[in-house]
Amino acid sequence: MSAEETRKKGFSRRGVLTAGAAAAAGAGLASGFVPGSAKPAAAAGASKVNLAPGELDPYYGFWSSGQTGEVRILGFPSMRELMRIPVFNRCSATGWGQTNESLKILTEGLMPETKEFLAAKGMKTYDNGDLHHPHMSFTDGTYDGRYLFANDKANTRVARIRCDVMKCDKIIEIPNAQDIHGMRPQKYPRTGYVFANGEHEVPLVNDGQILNEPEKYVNIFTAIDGDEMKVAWQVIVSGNLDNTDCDYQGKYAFSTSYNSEMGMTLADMTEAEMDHVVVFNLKAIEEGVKAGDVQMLNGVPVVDGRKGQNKKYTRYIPIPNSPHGVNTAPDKRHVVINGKLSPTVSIIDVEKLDALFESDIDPRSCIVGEPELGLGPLHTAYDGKGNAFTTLFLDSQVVKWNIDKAIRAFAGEDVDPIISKVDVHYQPGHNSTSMGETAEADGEWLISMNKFSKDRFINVGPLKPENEQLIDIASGDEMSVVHDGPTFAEPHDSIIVRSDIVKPVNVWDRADPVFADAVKQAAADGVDLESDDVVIRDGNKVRVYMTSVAPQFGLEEFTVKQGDEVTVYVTNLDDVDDVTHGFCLSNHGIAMEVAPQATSSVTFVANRPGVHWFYCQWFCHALHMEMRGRMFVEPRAS
Ligand code: RUQ
Ligand code: CUA
Repeated sequence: MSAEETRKKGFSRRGVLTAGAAAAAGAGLASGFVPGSAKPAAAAGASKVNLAPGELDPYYGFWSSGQTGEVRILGFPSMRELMRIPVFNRCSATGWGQTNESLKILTEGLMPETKEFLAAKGMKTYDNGDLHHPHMSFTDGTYDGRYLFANDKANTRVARIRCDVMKCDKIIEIPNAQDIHGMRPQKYPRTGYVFANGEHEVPLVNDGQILNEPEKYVNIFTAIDGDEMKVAWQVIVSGNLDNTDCDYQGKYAFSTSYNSEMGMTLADMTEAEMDHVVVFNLKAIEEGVKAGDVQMLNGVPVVDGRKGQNKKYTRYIPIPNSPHGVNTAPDKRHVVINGKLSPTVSIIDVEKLDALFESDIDPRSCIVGEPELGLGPLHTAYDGKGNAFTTLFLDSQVVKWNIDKAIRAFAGEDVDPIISKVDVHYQPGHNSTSMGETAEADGEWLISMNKFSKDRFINVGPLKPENEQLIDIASGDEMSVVHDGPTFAEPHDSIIVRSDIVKPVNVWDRADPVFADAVKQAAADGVDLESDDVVIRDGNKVRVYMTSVAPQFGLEEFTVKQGDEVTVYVTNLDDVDDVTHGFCLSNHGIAMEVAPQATSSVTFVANRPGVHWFYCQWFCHALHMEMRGRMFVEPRAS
């Protein structure tokens, strides 16, 4: 089938899908979950989903949230949302984006020109983000429970979340690139690098000298040092970059390009029959950087890996029309490139890559399988038993297929790699299996992250939730949908991590580096954060230090003058699990969370004379309502 035919057929299928589940089932597609249908396999899976009150989940799910800009933690497979971790967004509950501690993280990694640009708008940092891909740090091919990393497509950033406290601790802006999309941590020997794809091509020095001259645009692949959260190096590439993954050997990384044409319009971008996946040779790039074969741009060494430039750094493997997801299999050998506009996926054998870089053989010789799976393959997940699960966006299905059989079919054997298909509701993008992107893939669960929910839930107006469907893959060849999980905008991607790997603390350590600035300022003021409740005046700067123990703040009143720059430090002395206090200052737009043993601070100008109550906004005690106090603002003498 030509790409054009695929496209036509694909888009016409949408008409079928809008008619809903009944129509899809009526069209004779593989049977999925139909309300009221009692499938024994579904029942078996369902019993594992419905945890009794108090029962704990065997997995953590880490969910992205797309344009909401946060990461969410789900208990899995119960699909109960447990927590939201603010990252690129502004959070009203926790004060993320307002407290001094969070503002430091949100601003220190921005480029000087970005800070200037934002300052002109009266902003310290962006307050939106588009977080697509949350992935955990690896050691020796599996999750190690240290960090989560996540991209911001909207404002070209990469963030790190500490898994001990489940808070973001670093955010960096990626120079020279525009819009970080695909992002994956290095699997072996450890993370190590975090690979990040610039999606949208721009002039390399994007200062307005070059505008509508697309032939001068480039794209940038970035390797970040995940320990330091600094850019290690970048590679200039031809074509744009979509998704990325890497091998289990620590030798190669891969990025798909949906626009190898470097087109600027939809028609141009989808014109070529073949696009490509770029293979990055990590050792060769490191050697090139060391040898100085770079240009320094915004303080970062950049090597030239454009097509036909430096074949030691990159190779371009042709892949049918507009590939999207890249997923490395837990067999540590095969990498699946998902065709999107092509009904195929392409299987790369990583053992053939050394030869590709050593000689000028046909790059397609690394492709060992290219099964036709259905319409709109976007992402693939694995069960660790040799099988793969690919989402079919246009077909609204997940297809289970066997990697070995696909390779044998490609070699000419008469075998069908497709094992089964299941309908999902509707239009799936990413999918994830339990531990599926690690060498410890366990084949228990699959989640299909569907972009459309349509008629699946009671109507909430024109904006609908997404629908994440839980699929039992442990009960035989047939997959069964056992749960619908509606979510607000828009989890793109998720990972499912065995719960024994993640070990968060219950209360903060007073020595945590996130409090270091507060501790330092308190020491300079001769204040002990853990015992003193005191107001320090320093010119027109006022620092208010108070402790909190349920149900009381250490200060029940304090006085400042109109126009003072006031910083309030609240230290929560409670060290009991789950006794979080808050500090909300009425009519000042100020609120923050203060978790057990934490210090949080916020700075504002007291420009409203009068009496202003502050109160605890996290329910902490039977006398929580009484946990309040007054700020007196004396009017400026006129
Ligand atoms: S992408 S729906 Cu932003 Cu991860 Cu494929
Ligand atoms: Cu402290 Cu509510």
